[in-house]
Amino acid sequence: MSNLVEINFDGIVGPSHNYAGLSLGNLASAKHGGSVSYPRAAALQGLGKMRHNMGLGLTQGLLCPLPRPNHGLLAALGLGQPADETERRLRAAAWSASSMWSANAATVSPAPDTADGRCHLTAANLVTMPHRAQEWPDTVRQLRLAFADTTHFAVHDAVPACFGDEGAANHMRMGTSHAAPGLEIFVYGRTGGAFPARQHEQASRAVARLHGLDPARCLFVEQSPDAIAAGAFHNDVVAVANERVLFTHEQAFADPEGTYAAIRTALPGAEIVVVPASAVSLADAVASYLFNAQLLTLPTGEMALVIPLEAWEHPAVRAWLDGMLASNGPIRRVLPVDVRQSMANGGGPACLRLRIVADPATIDPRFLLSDARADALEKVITDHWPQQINPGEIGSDALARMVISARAALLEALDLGELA
Ligand code: SUG
Repeated sequence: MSNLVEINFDGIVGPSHNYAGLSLGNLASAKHGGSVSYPRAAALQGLGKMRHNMGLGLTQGLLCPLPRPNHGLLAALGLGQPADETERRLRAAAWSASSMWSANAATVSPAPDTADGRCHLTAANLVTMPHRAQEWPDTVRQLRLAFADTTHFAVHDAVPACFGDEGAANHMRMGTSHAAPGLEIFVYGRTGGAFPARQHEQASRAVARLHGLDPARCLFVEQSPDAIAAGAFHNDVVAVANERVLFTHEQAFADPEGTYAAIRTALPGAEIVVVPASAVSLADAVASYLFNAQLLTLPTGEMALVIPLEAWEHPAVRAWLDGMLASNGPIRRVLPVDVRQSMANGGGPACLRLRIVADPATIDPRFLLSDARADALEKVITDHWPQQINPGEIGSDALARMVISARAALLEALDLGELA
């Protein structure tokens, strides 16, 4: 008997976490570029969120940081000592801990949605940003280890780089329950605005084909150009879905009414919670990351929204949330978490996790968290992660040695030497 549940696989924040201002169109990344980062605190915050969600009775997974600095990338670019700011940024790309945002690792179609009854994952090519484009080959390696059971999983390489794909951050799945066949909603952007549209329609369509999805249960929806211009570089900055509920900003989609109607037709009983711009402006949504939340079904059946503290502390957002909780809506609990170090790079609670509906027994147990493994992780992070990184240290041999040995200690603690 298979026991399909939603498992959130959080990316562990890597020891080279830093603020290099690398992501055009991501306002937090631009704002904090050049600031001092605190990798140890960042990783402990991420672990705190994992423990928090595990404490709610949910199954929690983990993904390991990728090898940094990426010497292969530095060599491929012919980079030695940077001669100018452009070269400094390229070098910083090879040090980025950006794989922590595992919502961008892959797009996932659970078994009930696919033609062959397996859960399909396609790694995201992340081609729009150089520091992210290096991730996918190592991501695929890790996914093929975690989901090695090919009777239950198919892990695809990234789609060709001519079509930008940013993974689950631009993909939502709705249905009557996680285990039931779902409606898969792919959200893409159109190029031409002030900021890059990272998700291309043809990438989304390729993923849907690769996964063997039923076209009758797929929607391809254009993201609002206004949302991208306001700093919503991924759809998950302005919308999140879970089972029959879509929680969205009124300006998330280019054609909101058409999108809601298509969802209601495909999923009778869908509940769409729309936050109007008059209550929370797009700017406030992006600044607070209200929608970059984990919308979770708790074991009690209640739905909870795990939001960043920044949203909870934002007056307009808080007023809206208080009103929502006082009403009789489908989201019954709001749970703030502290992931400030990640937030300062534009990564909220939802960015830090990849959702996979699967039977935990079919997954390599080394990628599932328990209290004992969380304790082991905490010790490794506390003992090995740099306390802080000044931007000027990026490139230093001493820091490189520390980052490499910290990751090695982590892999050893998790018995994941294959990823070394
Ligand atoms: O790709 N930030 C990430 C944040 C990703 C958020 N993910 C989701 N929305 N799902 C990005 O823009 C900043 C790195 C830097 O500037 O150092 C960065 O890559």
